[in-house]
Amino acid sequence: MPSNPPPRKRNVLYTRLDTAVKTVALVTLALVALSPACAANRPNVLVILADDLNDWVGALGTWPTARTPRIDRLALGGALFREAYAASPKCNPSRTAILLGLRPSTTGIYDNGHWWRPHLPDAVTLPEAFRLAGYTVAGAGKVFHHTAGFNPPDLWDEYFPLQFDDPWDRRGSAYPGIDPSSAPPGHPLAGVEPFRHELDWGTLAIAEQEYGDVLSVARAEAFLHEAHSRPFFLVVGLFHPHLPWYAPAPYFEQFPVEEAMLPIVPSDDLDDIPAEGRRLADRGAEVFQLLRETGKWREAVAAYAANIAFADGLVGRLVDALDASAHADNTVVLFASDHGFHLGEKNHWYKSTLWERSTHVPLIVRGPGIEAGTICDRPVSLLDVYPTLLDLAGLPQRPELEGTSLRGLLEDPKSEPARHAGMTYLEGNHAVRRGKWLYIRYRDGTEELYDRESDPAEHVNLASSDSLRAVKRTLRQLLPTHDASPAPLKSAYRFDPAEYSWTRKD
Ligand SMILES: [Ca+2]
Repeated sequence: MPSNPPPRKRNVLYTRLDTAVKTVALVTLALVALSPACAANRPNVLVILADDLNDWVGALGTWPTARTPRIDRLALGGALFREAYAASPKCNPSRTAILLGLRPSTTGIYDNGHWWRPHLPDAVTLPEAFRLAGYTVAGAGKVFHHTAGFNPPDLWDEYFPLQFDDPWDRRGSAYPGIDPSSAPPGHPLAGVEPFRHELDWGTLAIAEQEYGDVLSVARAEAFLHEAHSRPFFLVVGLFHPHLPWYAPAPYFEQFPVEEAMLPIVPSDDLDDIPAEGRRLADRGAEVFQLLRETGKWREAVAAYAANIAFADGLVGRLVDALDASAHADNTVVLFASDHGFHLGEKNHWYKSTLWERSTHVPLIVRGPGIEAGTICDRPVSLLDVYPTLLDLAGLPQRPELEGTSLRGLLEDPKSEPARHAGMTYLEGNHAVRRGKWLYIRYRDGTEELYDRESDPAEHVNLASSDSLRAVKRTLRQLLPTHDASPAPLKSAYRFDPAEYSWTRKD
């Protein structure tokens, strides 16, 4: 992989620390970074992130027709967190939360339309924390959000950007750099009319090895087979199963349309949901309606499954490459998805809701000292990824991080009974998962409460039940107490892709 310039100098490492703590932390980090002998004994880290993969993962047992044998095999070799939740149900806020270790309600990064770097120029990202500790830090594919201005090359020693493979020109600086009302020749492959850019699926007229994710994986495989003089931290971001759902034909052949299982969507499911919840659901209602009217719903569900299978195979390739390498026994592997995806549940297509289908994700950690076959059912958050990886590598914790290391749960998955996971989408809309409960509180104070044991599809909102007032009160106390103002939108800046810099317009 090509090398990038050395990291730019930073005047401030932490955003919210007093000077004394900052000085101690800087000295500690400098000592760690300057100690190659120390770094040499640390484990490598391989992070694999899937995109828009919900909980249709075999090992999770949440969807009867899910088939993900390679992800399941990875889980069997380490620890599977069956109740893991994204901090936010969209690419950018979720990935910013994972990679900065900060909640959306702290950063103001609530949706895809905010660039994180110019808003949080002093934040130390997860790869940078490892780089400061003396690691070789490499990335491939979609790590932060995939559109222009989200993946600064100065984070990495080596970075192989996501290669776009669909027929639209998505390589430009203004993705999606297409006219969404017109289809390229031969498209839509899926035949859904009127044409919509992302609502297409099928097999592209390219070889399997030309798909963008396969190119990312091939580069990562080469990296894993190389000798490294220092420990490495490698992130591979797969774009699949993000839409449009293009994958090689054999993956579609594994999922006959007539065998696809559809979610149950009661016609009155939204009747007991507050206006803000219906507003979020409605953002994907029109597309879902189009799929139903064109008779394409079942075919779309099968296409999603095929794209999950494609991603699953690529996860298998990465793990096989690691296991065949000299690094097999000294590498922590972490696999997760950035958030989930609705396939009609709550009359919604896409993500961007606070229900289970948008927020529940697979999370697997495998590595030295982690017992194979560990299963943990405590609610955990993808905010926990950053502190967990620091902990497993023996690096000092960073006080600004808002997640909690999972080391205790890896050692005893039944510890920490009071754990909860929090989710946020847009300013002031929060949810919390604890025990059997999902509690949602929107910005206007309206609420939803679901008993996920008796109602796993979340069809009955119990928020108005008098007997559950105490439950709601307890859950409400777990919500963030501060809602940062939304970060400036991209339109507030001019982005220069050549310099990878941002200038405020005002
Ligand atoms: Ca995503």
